Amino acid sequence: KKYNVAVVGATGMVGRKVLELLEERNFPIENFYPLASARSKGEELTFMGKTYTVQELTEKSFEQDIDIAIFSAGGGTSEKFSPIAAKNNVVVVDNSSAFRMDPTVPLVVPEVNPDDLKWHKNIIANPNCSTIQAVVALKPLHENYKIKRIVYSTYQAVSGSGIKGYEDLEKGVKGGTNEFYPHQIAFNCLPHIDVFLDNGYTKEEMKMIEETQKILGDDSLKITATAVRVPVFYGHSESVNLEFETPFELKEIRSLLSNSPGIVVEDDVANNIYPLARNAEGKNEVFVGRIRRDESVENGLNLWIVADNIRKGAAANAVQIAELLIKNNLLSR
Ligand code: 2RA
Repeated sequence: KKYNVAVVGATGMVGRKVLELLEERNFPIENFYPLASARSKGEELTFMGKTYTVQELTEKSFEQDIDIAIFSAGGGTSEKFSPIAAKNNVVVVDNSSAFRMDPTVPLVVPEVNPDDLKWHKNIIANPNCSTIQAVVALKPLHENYKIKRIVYSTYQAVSGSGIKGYEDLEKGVKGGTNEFYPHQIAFNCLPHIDVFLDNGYTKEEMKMIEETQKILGDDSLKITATAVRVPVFYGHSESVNLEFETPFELKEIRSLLSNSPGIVVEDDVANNIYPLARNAEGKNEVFVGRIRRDESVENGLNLWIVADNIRKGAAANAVQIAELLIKNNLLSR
């Protein structure tokens, strides 16, 4: 059987990666609908060997015979059009943060909480990139040792902030000035991703805290986070400090992670082997290394977690969700 798929925001950085992944993974597509804002209307793109003209996203877009719509067009577009699509029995996989904390919307990482797809009401939220890569590694650890507390420190690529952030680094390196950030990112580290909230945290940091609890289904998890933008084009890197309820052996941790879905352990410091953003770029896995005990607390562990923020962090996770919807017969048409 083949399916009718729309990609909303098809010409954006994540949208284009979604197309690449749908092709790479041979997604069973009957009809394809590239949708975008009026700005991109009429643009041509090739997909699965055919040329398509980008259609303008309107309320009528979802009266066409569409089974799945993958949205990567910002929160405003999702807020307005996802409910319209859902009403037309299109199942939406939304990359924006618009519905992630909505209790009627499952927030899903296929390797972590696939069963949450069962209760979708035609909108499924794709988590924030920095959350996705973390929970893939944390899931097996939480299941086996019960995590009590998490300290996240992230080192996030500029592609996470879209093409303008990417260009800010490119120009900065060449000596140009494109003050996309409050300060130029080139040769700098900015502890400022998304906007600051009243509690002194950024929205990015609160997303990691709240989304981790929702995806792991455990509001008792104590979590804090510091999210930092670094001069890297692709690939988020994260230092993750964990405190477990129960004791562990490092070799158990290492083999558990190595045998868990979506994870590649790269941990051999004697040979300078540890996850690197530039090695993770272009791959869909989550890379884990620097696995070592935190001797300063009881049952403490440190990890270094790296993944391509546009692939596993967004497009690959969304396409994997769409694959699961088909596999588990969870579409609405
Ligand atoms: C960022 N995680 O990196 C956010 C959104 N993609 O900017």
